[in-house]
Amino acid sequence: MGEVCYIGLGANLNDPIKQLCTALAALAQLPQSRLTAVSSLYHSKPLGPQDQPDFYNAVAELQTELAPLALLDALQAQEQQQGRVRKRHWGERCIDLDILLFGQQQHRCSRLNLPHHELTQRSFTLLPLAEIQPQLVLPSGELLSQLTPAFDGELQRLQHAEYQACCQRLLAR
Ligand code: A4P
Ligand code: MG
Repeated sequence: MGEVCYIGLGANLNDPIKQLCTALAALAQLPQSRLTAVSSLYHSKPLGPQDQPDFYNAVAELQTELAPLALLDALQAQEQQQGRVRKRHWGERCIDLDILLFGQQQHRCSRLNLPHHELTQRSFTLLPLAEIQPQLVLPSGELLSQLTPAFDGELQRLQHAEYQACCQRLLAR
């Protein structure tokens, strides 16, 4: 059904692990879509301004028949719903939902870059993605498994009972 997409989730404000669970539950409810996999929870130092809390990150796999911009609209509506306030570039946020990949589509417009322009530069997108889809080939032809070793050790994978229970519940539906 539709395209396989990967959504990057990030949060560092207002009970960030709970924010990630709320966003994952919203992804599971998207129309014409199915949540098919979720990575572990990861903890990392902020990229960008250092005077902000550490981040929690995850990646979700979604099968969707929505068009890319319709999916972006839905993600931005969910960010608003969770009370996201845009303070500064690469700054603190209660939830950030980025489309990392939308099938093999390559797309450039003022609202949407596919793949996400920073996908291959960031441990907190690449490592959770590799956890759920280690064989992935990017639209550029690069193998994900050849990109990840450069980031080993940058990210801490967490065991968090509440987060794991939330993912299991959502994937069992
Ligand atoms: N946009 C373009 N392409 C996409 C896409 N593929 N997915 C546009 C989502 N949005 C996309 O994003 C700005 C605009 O990007 C959107 O309006 C959309 O039309 P934003 O999230 O509103 O703004 P921003 O967060 O200030 O900028 P940016 O560049 O999106 O920030 P990032 O890249 O999201 O980085 N450190 C750690 N450890 N973990 C993190 O998760 N996140 C950030 C934010 C900084 N440091 C971090 C983390
Ligand atoms: Mg964003």
